[in-house]
Amino acid sequence: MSDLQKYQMLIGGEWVDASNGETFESMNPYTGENWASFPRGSAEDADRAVAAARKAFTTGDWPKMTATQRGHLLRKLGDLIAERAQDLAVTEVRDNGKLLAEMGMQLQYVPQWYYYFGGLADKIEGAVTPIDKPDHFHFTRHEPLGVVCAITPWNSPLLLAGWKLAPALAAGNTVVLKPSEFTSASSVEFARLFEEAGFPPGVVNVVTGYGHEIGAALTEHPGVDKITFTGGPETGRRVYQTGASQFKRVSLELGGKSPNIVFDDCDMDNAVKGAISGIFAATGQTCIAGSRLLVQESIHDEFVEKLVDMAKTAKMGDPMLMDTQVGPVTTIPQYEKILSYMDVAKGEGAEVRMGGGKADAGKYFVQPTVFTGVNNQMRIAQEEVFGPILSVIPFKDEEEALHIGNDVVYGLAAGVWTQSMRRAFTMSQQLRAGSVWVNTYRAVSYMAPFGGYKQSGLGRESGQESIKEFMQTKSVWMSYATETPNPFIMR
Ligand code: TXE
Repeated sequence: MSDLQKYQMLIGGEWVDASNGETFESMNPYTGENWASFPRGSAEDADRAVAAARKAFTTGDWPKMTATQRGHLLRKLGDLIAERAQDLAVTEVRDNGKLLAEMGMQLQYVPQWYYYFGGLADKIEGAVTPIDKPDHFHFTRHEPLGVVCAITPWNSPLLLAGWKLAPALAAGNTVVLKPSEFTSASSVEFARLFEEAGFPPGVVNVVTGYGHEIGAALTEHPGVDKITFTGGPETGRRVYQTGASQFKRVSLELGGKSPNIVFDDCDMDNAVKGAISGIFAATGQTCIAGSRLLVQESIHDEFVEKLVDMAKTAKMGDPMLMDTQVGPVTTIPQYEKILSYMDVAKGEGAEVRMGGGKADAGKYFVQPTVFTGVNNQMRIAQEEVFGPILSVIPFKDEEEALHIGNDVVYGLAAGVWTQSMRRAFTMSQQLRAGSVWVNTYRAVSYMAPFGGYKQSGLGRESGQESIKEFMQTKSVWMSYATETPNPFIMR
């Protein structure tokens, strides 16, 4: 296939093929056709990339730069992303099937992570401690960790890369980024901007390839100091175990089975929109999908009817068209997984209220689906599908809503729809989730910490505290005593 677009990897400021010359291809999920080829990175390429990142961390301009200078580079990078947003968006749509309507907006917003952390870079202050030892001066410094390996999934490659790269670079680390093998194109195109922004070679390296090959090699590499990973729980567990064997720092974002809870005192029209955006936006392929819709019994039937009426109007089709509302499933394994969960739900006795199978709108499409009569013990209520399948679960009162809401291994997000202030506060406190949205859903910001409770992950991304995930604290002691005391006594 000679018309494939051919991409390379960025290592140490050079554009390179895989050291063994191998490649793999990426598919457009709307058409089902392969459109691009990428180097199939190996353990040897992981070595090259980590060596380049280590070199850039220890020598050359990067370690000499002040935090203010690093901040300038990050802001310049943000400007370049904003300038190229349309091109990057088109690439993402082709590779991933995300809607152009959503990507155009998302890529205008992604620069905010680089602006925010660029601004934060020179505001990370250590402290002078009023230390309890005579004739001693003590202070703390927050230092970068070293080489960060950032592994991203296929659902939002550039947004999630920003959540990792912006704080990692602001803190003074160097990075090896490995995007998902299903959607590498936008990350490689984005990599062209580092040099243009003025980052020294090797500060950011972007490698491509399969998770079990170059991905595993990176996480196992002794030269990597920190792994920041977003993906599925099985891979996350493996990455965590590998990191633990070398005492690496690891942060993980692993998805969820989030409850979107609708009380009978809600503004029903708003709650219907919130429920729909929670599960059908991005074809349900988001970690924060509100895949369990808990509806108070007294309004259950009316609410479901309104929801289905609106969901049925969703326009499926070509993700490049601005009026398309639901696009294809991004990968073939994910398409098969979603269809298999439709069978699981039917087999468990859930009722198909809408959808329930393949859709005829392009190559890999599934119907937005609503199951009613779901109870929280069913697999369809416990396991992450990562697709446009909504499970509706009735509840009696607050106590039961909380019990059902929290009764999963995950804890990434939750939604609450109510007009009662008391209810809003008590639910937001008692839901065991890293983000709780009241009368809104699926809002994220560079300013707001994001991450999981329970098995949804470790660590936080975005917000001021997240930069500390990429730093370590040094304790510096200085004595101005004229005489060193008895050396056999610790003081
Ligand atoms: O994810 P993987 P997959 C969930 C969702 C989905 C399921 C599987 O439920 O159905 O995970 O998706 C890299 N060492 N989420 O298989 O495998 C891989 O190359 C190091 C939720 O696509 O976790 C990719 O870059 N890296 C999630 C990244 O890990 C490895 C978003 C994620 O892939 C590796 C995506 C290894 N051994 C899926 N194996 C979310 N939290 O939003 C793979 N990778």
